[in-house]
Amino acid sequence: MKLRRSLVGLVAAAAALGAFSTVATAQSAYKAEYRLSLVLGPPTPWGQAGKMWAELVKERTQGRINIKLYPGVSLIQGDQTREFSALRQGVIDMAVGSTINWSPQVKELNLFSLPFLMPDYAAIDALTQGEVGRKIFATLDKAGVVPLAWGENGFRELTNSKRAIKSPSDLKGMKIRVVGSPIYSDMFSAMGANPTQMSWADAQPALASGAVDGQENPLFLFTVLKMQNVGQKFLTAWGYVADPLIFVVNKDIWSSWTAADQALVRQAAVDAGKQEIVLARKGLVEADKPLFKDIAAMGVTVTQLSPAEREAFVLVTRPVYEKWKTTVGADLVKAAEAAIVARKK
Ligand code: X2X
Repeated sequence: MKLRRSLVGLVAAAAALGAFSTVATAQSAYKAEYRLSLVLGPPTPWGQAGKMWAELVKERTQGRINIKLYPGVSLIQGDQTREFSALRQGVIDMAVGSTINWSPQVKELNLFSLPFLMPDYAAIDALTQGEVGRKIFATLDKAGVVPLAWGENGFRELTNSKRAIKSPSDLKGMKIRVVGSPIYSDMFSAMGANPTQMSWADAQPALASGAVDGQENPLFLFTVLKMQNVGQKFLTAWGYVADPLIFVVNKDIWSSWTAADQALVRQAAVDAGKQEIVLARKGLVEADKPLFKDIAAMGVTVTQLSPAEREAFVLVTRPVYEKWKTTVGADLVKAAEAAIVARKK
């Protein structure tokens, strides 16, 4: 009898201890701070995406989840092409990242870099907000991160310090800084330019010193950095590729959160992404595209290509499109082309 009672007591004590330790692990599993990686900081829409996400998460989780921004991909010493691996390994907890920077590890993400695939904003939306977007999220999930929402870096336009570019021959021999996916080297080589791949951290001094003649990036970056002051006097609006952003969380971090907190973090990413896309398109979706006027007012020669001029660039980069179609996956490219044809304009 006595033995039995003490046994019961022991079991109860063990159960209580078990319950206590479960609560303790659930709480201690939350870190004091989560590290969010970004290439560009808060003066840009991209940086705002991170800032809005962090603020919404803090507010909605009542401070249980605190996110600190690390712009300039500073957790990986500025080497943006290593961001995806670092995320997977847990060096980075979460990120708002570019499809370009992650495409060396996730080859399907090169879809958005296929030259002249997306003719307008409706085409970007047709991909990210539809079946293609869901397929890409499934691929990212398999690749080892938790994808939550889309944002936007934007259409990438060409600037340089030498001359107005209206045709591929104007690009001949020009030294152009390109991003980390080899498809960019292929495209600029096909156009007759001399592409040189470097991180954004290295690109800025290279532009300032004249080590490179030109670069391509969304236009808000031109105005934020006042690129006319580093000699970028010519701009060609050609919209050859557009770069979406993706909000993701490391898998271990994700599974350390309660289901309720996961839902809050996911919804906050969706809400921040929607707001950020509006910011990224500001000045470019209005009928008179005021951003081009602002840039022209800075003394920059703005070249808008006619449909025929644009077609010359499409033609010369077509072999690159065909080559990379296989790398991206012919089925995914086909689905993307069909979604774009069927888009609501
Ligand atoms: O490096 C670039 O050009 C940038 C900032 O646009 C990206 O990170 C893709």
